[in-house]
Parts: sequence; C-alpha cells; structure tokens
Amino acid sequence: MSPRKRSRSSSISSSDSQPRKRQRSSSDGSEPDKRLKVYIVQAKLSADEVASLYALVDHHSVNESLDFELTPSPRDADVIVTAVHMRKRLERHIDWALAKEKPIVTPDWLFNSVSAGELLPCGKFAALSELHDETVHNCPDGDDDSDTAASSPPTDSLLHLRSPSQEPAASADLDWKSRYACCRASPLVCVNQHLVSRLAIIRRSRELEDDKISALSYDHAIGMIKSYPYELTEDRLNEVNSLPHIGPKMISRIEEYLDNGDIEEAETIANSQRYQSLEAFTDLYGVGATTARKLYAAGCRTFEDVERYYGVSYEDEAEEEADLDDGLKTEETDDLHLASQHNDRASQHNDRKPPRPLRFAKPKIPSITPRVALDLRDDLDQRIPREEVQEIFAVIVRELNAVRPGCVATIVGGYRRGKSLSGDVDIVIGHPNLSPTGKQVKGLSSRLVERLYERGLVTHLMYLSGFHAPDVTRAAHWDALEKALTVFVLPGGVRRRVDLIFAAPEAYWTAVVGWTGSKTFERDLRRWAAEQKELKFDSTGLTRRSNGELLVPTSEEDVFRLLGLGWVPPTLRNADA
Ligand code: 8DG
Ligand code: CA
Ligand code: CA
Repeated sequence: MSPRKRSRSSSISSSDSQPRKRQRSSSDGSEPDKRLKVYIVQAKLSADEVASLYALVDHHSVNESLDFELTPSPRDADVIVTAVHMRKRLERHIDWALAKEKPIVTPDWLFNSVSAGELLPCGKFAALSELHDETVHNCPDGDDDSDTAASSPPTDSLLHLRSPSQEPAASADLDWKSRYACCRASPLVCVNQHLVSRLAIIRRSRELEDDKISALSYDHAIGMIKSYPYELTEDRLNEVNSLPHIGPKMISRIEEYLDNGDIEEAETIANSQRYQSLEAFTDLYGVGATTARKLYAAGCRTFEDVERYYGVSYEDEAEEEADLDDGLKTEETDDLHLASQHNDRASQHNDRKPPRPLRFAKPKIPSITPRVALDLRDDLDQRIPREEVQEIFAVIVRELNAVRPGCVATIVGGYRRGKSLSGDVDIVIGHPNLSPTGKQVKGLSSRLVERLYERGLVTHLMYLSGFHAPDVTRAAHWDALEKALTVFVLPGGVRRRVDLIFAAPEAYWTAVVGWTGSKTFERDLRRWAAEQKELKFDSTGLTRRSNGELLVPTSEEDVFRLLGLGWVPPTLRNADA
C-alpha cells in the first residue's frame, strides 16, 4: 500500500503509552494528512534510544508532505520498528500472524529514512530474517517489490549511518596504562571522579592564566586517572606512580588528596575572586581567557561590571565590525574555541578599545557583539538536556532535508559521549553526493543557515567559515570543514548554541571522530597518528605523512582501523574531567 493512499490517522487517546504527535492540518484543510504510523517495540532499546526514536518520529516530515506519527497499537501501524531479532521475543509483543502483515524493521530504517529524506526500501533493514520477504512486500517505500529502488542510497556511499544500538563493544585491546587516551577506555564518570574534579580546578586555573605547559600536564594526568580502573588508595600509589604522565608533582597532589580528602590549592583557587570572575567571563559567548584577564585588569569583577564596561565605552558597532573584516576573512583553522580566539586576537589590536565582537560576512544574520553576548547569557548558561538535543537535531534534519534531500547527520560532542547535560549541540552534516572541492559544501551550509534564520530558528551566527579549495601542498586533500556556529531556538524555548559542521563524504567520518571529543582524546589521536603511525589525523581527513596519500574511511570504525587503533565507543572517550 502506498502511503499516499492512507487515510487521515485517528488521534491517540490520552491513555496511550506513546507520546502524541502534534496534529497538523493540511494547507487547504481538505486533503487528508499523509502520515505514516510507526509502532516502536521498546524491548531491547535503552531509554535514550527510545527517546531518540520518539523524537525522530515526532519531529520528522519527509519531503514536507509526508510525515510520521507514533501509534500505540501494532495493529494500526504502517511500520513496526524493533531491535528484537528473534521470533520468540517478538511474539511477546506482537502476534505472529499480525507480524507477517507488517514491515518489521530495525531502528536503522527510521534513522536512514529520515536522513535520506525519503522512505527507504525495507529489505536490508528487516529486523527478523524469517520475515524478510513479508517486510519487503509490506514496506511503505512505495516500491513494494523492488529493494533496489532508485530512492535507495548508492551502494558505494560512504555514508551509511547506524543507530547507537548497533555500535560494537569496546575493543579488547584497550589498555589503561597506555600514554595515549585513544588507547584507553575513559568513562564519563570514573571511580576517582572527585579527585579528577579537584585537579580540574587547578588545570582550569592554569588555562585561564595562560600557563599552557602546566595546563597540558594536568590534561594528561587527568586523562590517565579517568581511565585508571581502581579506586585510588595508598596501596596503589606505586602503581599510579609508574603510569605515563604522572610525575612526582602529581603524585604529591594525589598523596595530599588521599591524606586530606582534598587539595588545598584547588580549594584556594576555587574560592578566589579572580578565578570566579575569569570563569564567569569566559562563560560569556565569544570571550576567551585573554579577554577575561583584560576585563579583570580593567577592574571588572561581576557581569554588572562587564555590562557597565561595554555600555560606557562601547561606541559604534558598525565601525568595530568593519575593523575586524580583514582578520576574519581568511580564517580557517582546526583550533578549539575559534570564536573566542578571534575575539582575543581582535582585542589585542588596540588596548584602548574594549574586546571586539566577531563579524560575520553575511550581514543579514546578526553576529554576536559583547552586548548581545551579555543579553544571551541567561539562556546560554543553561545546560541542555538530552531530550532537547534530540529535538533540536530532529528539527535541523527536517530543515536540512527540505534544503537538500538525502543529507545525513550525526550528533557529536559531549551528547554522543553520554553527557546528560550538554553545553551546546554539535552536529556533523553530509550528503552522499557532495563534492569535496568546495562550493557545494559551502552552498549547503549557507542555504541551511539562511533557512533556519528565516524560520526564526537561528537568531545569531558566530562564524561561518570559508570552505577552501584543496591546498596544493596537500594534493588530494580538502583542507577545511565548513562550520556554522549558531544561536538556535526552538519555538518558545531557551536559546542554545548549536555548531553545524559540514563535510564531504570523504571527510564525514573523520569529522564525526574529530568532533565527538573529548578534547584530550582528540589531541592524543593526533599524537598517536603522528608519533606511532606516520599519519596526520584531524577532522578533515587522514593522510600519510610520507607522501600525502589520503586514506578515506568508510565508517567511524574504519577511522580507528586505519589508525591501527582498537575501537573505542564514544561513551569511553571521556578523557577530560
Ligand atoms: P559541552 O558542549 O557539553 O561543553 O562538551 P563538548 O561537546 O565536549 O565540547 P565542545 O566544546 O562542544 O567540543 C566538541 C568537540 O569538538 C571537542 O572534542 C572539541 C571539538 N572542536 C571544537 N571546536 C573545534 C574546531 O574548530 N575544530 C575541530 N576539529 N574540533 C573542534 O570545539
Ligand atoms: Ca558540545
Ligand atoms: Ca561545540
């Protein structure tokens, strides 16, 4: 049965166990809704996976004229989504005779259909092999008998997404004694997390004070402790002492912690006015450590001081922005905290002026000035729960597919590492047919951002990088990813930072690995590649140092394989505090 023949769906009663889809009326009020009813079997899915599937169904419209809704009854379903693969197990939830009348697919069908912007053939997503033929026959893809429909993504596509439930387990090779975080398993919360949180204060203070060397040694030491599998006690000090990156100074810190349950310097730093002010100022979007120190030196202690500082001395924004033009046009690096570095650098040009705002090349979408950053502070200070990350993702994917059907996208950053609350949302976006040589990636990025802005979903844009043509010295390599750092808001919601990263298929998986983090994990991936494998790794690709040969991974695991590393699931890449 084609989805177009379906009649208007009945609404779900309030006693339903599955969430309700918002009713959407058709444009002229007469056409029936073309909704595809999805029943999700919760068995074998984690709460997160269920929530993410619900969010996907609840927010996706395909080709804008056809969309999904959840149904509480398998009998009413047009498609049944399940992670169950055994008949016996499925029969606990669905009558076998009924199962034979429905397409029974894995969550991947839903993820991939949404990513592709169309209903994909069901055959290769059949959840139960013994129901494969029925699933193909009943599939709502509109091409019942063919599983090689034109709508299917090209078989040689590099972009086969997979639901988190399909991720392989961590490699058995991981070694907590390794000097590289990418060879160790680092959980979100480790057994010595309180110690880590105290060391993290000292590390952060070093960073704020621009003591890079000390900050780096704390990064390394924290990384080692994050993967250390035992609770730290006096008996274990010898063992810890023999670990890489743990020097005599760190051991004395740990000893102090074991004796007193705390580290005095961490306590002193945490209570100091300077630390508190610098921390608070760098929370302001666009303010890095250098700017924060300047503000402090200028006498600012609180946000009110900063407001006064800018309010009094902040002159003509247009003039300031024009001044910044040159510095930003050619900018494209893989540095962290790009935005704040721009500001910091800009602020060094002229000490008499306050730190300058970023400028965005397309004046239509507002960029963030210090004044705007102060105004956004209350919103951007709030962490983002997982459900909202999924909701934002679903809306962005919907808009993305309206701009260019067939796009794929992956939520990366801390969310992917399992954080329950995220500072911002990071999304890597690709398309199977994007050319790696420039214009198309950039075009997709600007079209999406403009559409989001027109719909009121994006309010500000911090930085939209230029996508450079391949660099002659790196022959076949595209040297940069396109990035749009935005302020995003769901209707009536809190304003959130959303980073959109655009990659050609050849760079998609390195972008996913490069933006999943954590920062120390990434740093060690680059170190490992260079020191152990004669390779250069970053988000934009993987190349052989000797001859510049480009290695093109076909999946995330492939990135690890090409680097000669065992697989580390995203939730075990939390090498930072
Ligand atoms: P949070 O937002 O919840 O605070 O945590 P997070 O997701 O881990 O931090 P993040 O600051 O959003 O960074 C996500 C990852 O992306 C992290 O591993 C660092 C990496 N990253 C940036 N900026 C850049 C950049 O310009 N280039 C590359 N390649 N990676 C970057 O943050
Ligand atoms: Ca993030
Ligand atoms: Ca980010």
